[in-house]
Amino acid sequence: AKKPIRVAVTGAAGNIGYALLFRIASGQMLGADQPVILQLLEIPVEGPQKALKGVAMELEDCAFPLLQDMVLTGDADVAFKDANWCLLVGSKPRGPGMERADLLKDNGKIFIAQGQSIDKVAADDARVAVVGNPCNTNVMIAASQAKRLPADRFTAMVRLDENRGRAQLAQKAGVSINEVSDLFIYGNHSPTMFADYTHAKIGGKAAADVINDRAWLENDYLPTVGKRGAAIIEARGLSSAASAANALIDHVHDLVTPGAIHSVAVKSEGRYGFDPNVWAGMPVKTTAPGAYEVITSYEMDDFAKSKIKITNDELVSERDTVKDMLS
Ligand code: NAX
Repeated sequence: AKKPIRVAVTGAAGNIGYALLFRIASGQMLGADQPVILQLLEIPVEGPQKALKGVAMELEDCAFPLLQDMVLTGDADVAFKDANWCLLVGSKPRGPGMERADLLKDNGKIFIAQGQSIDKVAADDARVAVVGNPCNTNVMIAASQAKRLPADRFTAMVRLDENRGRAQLAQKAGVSINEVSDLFIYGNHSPTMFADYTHAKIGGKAAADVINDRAWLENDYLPTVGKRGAAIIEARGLSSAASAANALIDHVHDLVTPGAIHSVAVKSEGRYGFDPNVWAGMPVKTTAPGAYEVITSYEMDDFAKSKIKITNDELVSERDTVKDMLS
């Protein structure tokens, strides 16, 4: 039997947590023959801890054969102890009248503490995936605390945006989702992201030729993908949870599946014209379980470059806002 993989999840009693944990425990993230131990972190106050207990009771009631053990805690050092994957979902939502700068700084504090804890206690092969918003800046803050773990272990999630972008192209072209490929997300997980339809393919042909409506692509498609999160909140009265959990399952699954090509926010190192020190969405190819290389071969036209500049500028300004928090 395989050795269990320890998966730490923060914000485990939240909305995304509720849609995520059952899928991890059933084997959809790491494989149908891979035992897991869930190490679940919630803020150390009564309400969330009690809710976490309830979620754990339901996990027990599923009798998942792969779920070997669970740890429920309010202490980051316990949650991340020997963890192989650290899924950082929990963060503070933006309150009424709260400025974006305050949101960045409040959440920054969480990711300083969690970055330090992961670097101190997680497994040597630990990998980190940040979902909690603003996820690109939060992952940068967490990674800046790490002295032991290299920066390429820290990723943030833009996979929900990729999945949304593929679905919208398939719908417009009237084809099945499987026909849409090579659609990657560049930059920030925010409305400035660039869903690069210029290299996307539908049925193996250039998506822009198949759709043949540049105005729709520029003026409808991009804003629809970029603002989809807000549209879900408007319709549902709650933010995306099941689709976000699904995207995180895809993000990690593809990072442990050699050959998978997918959008991940990684430290840019200057690729595609991004500032070298921001975490930006871009295409990566998984080379070995947990290891990836950035695909750098896409040539951007002037339109794509102008879109990348906008989202890069936003990432740089987020970094400036939290610069005192970077270690
Ligand atoms: P919820 O508010 O339902 O759940 C968050 C949970 O995190 C709460 O239970 C809270 O108690 C807990 N928490 C807060 N601070 C914590 C800390 N320091 N340590 C441990 N737990 C902590 O939010 P949910 O809908 O689950 O969303 C979670 C995060 O995902 C939000 O920041 C949200 O903005 C972000 N999202 C990111 C997406 C992406 O594509 N990257 C898409 C979906 C989602 O909007």
